Amino acid sequence: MVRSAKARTALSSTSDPLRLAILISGRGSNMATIARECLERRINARVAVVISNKPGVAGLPTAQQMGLRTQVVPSSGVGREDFEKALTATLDEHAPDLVILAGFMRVLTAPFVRHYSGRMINIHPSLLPKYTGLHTHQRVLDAGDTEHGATVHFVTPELDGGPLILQSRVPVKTADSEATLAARVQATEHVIYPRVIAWIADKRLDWNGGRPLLDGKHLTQPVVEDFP
Ligand code: NHR
Ligand code: GAR
Repeated sequence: MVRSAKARTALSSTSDPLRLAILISGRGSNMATIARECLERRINARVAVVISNKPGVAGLPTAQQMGLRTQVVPSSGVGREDFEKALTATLDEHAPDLVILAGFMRVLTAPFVRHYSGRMINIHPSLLPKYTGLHTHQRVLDAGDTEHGATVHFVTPELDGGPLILQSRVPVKTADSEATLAARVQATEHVIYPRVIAWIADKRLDWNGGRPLLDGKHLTQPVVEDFP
């Protein structure tokens, strides 16, 4: 179907679609959700490339089945500097406007992060600034917390320390295991991550030199959305 310019304006912004590079290390459910939103024109963006640092992960065939380009830039047994040099070269081929970490499990060095300053976002499975790093769901259970969630943030050199954008908040239930809690949080990630990308694609959200602006207002705290 060819849509008229007028109809397209009604659905999304008139600006060129944002070019996305999505970095994964595993299942790729966030990647697939974001890609679907782009393919179905609910986000004014195109997935230019999906890059995994691990060969053989489930996210790669998922991406290919959706018609996306995939690349593997292996990190195993490669020093951080050489890995990031290869990753930069692959990213540069696709000239992304925005780099999206979606279950990407390799810590990135400061020079790499600075190169994509204001153009790289991550989703982290906790209510940041609580529980940076790994194994967040088990740590939440061990601490006896009554709430948990996920956070979308701009990536800065400090691990999980960049400006916070949007959080999903869920209850922790008494019968929860790590698996049930992770599943509850991950379902919310598929709502909040595409929303932030749409904000950026629609130019509602801007990095503004590290003091993010949403609809012209400074984000001193993340926007929080509650989920059951
Ligand atoms: N890099 C920087 N500079 N800043 C951030 O905020 C980053 C980042 C790289 C990845 C994702 C992050 C998360 O959401 C992320 C944010 C990996 C580790 C880790 O310890 C920690 C946090 C995140 C991703 N990785 C180990 C490493 O040595 C490897 C672990 C493994 O392979 O299983 O790189 O949680
Ligand atoms: C997501 O829950 C994401 O928040 C988390 O890994 C999962 C990836 O799922 N990210 C991290 O833990 C980063 N260290 P997915 O591959 O199905 O999108």
